Amino acid sequence: MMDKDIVARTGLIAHGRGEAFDYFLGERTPPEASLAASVAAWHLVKARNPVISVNGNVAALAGKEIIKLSRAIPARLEVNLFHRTEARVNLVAEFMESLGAENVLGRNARRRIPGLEQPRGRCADGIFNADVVLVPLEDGDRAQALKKFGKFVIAIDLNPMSRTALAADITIVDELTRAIPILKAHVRKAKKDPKRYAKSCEGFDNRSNLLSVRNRMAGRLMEASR
Ligand code: PTJ
Repeated sequence: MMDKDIVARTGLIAHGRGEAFDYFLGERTPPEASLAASVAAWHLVKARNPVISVNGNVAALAGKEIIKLSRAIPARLEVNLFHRTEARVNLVAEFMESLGAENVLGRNARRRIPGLEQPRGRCADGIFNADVVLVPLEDGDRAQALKKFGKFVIAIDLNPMSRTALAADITIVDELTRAIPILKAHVRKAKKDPKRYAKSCEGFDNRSNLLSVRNRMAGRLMEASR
């Protein structure tokens, strides 16, 4: 995927950073991530214009599952790259289309996310008009800029201390390929039983959920050193 320029060079470094945190989780979905995913599902289902932001890593790791999730919600897919060139946007969009995605946004993006310099700040109508944006593996500057722009941000990030994790309204601290099917299952359940989901979302606090997952990681680290 890196040879084809779908994954950026730094995408491999980002992946390695993620793996390091995944060892602290024991490469398993922690209860905090399941909770965050259930709350996130509810917000995605009740959103007016939900959008899933797709970058090179996301397409390469979980392209098919992301498409299934987008259909289940339903949400638009927008290719939005940190290392943005029109050529890479096309490559990632074409790759998603080869997996079955339809109406992928992101090419010839004419909008801007305020506060981000060109070309990182460019986006298409999907993200620009979205009320809820799911950002798997997002860069911190952009997550913060999306928040400032008034979006409800749902992040998937293995690092519970990243600026993205801290900026988001809901952070699912889990590995992307584990998190997406869990999120999709919650989306289906939330559509069937909206009242229960609305109730279970009450009182969710992202900061304390992140603190709990950090404690879990620290606990595992201490156990391993005994
Ligand atoms: O394709 P592009 O040009 O949009 O570039 C994408 C990357 C990922 C390179 C870019 O957005 C970037 O540099 O992101 P960061 O700032 O490295 O943030 C990525 C975050 O995702 C880090 O906090 C990682 O720990 C986390 N992460 C990495 N791999 C996974 C992950 N989280 C969940 N699942 C993973 N597999």
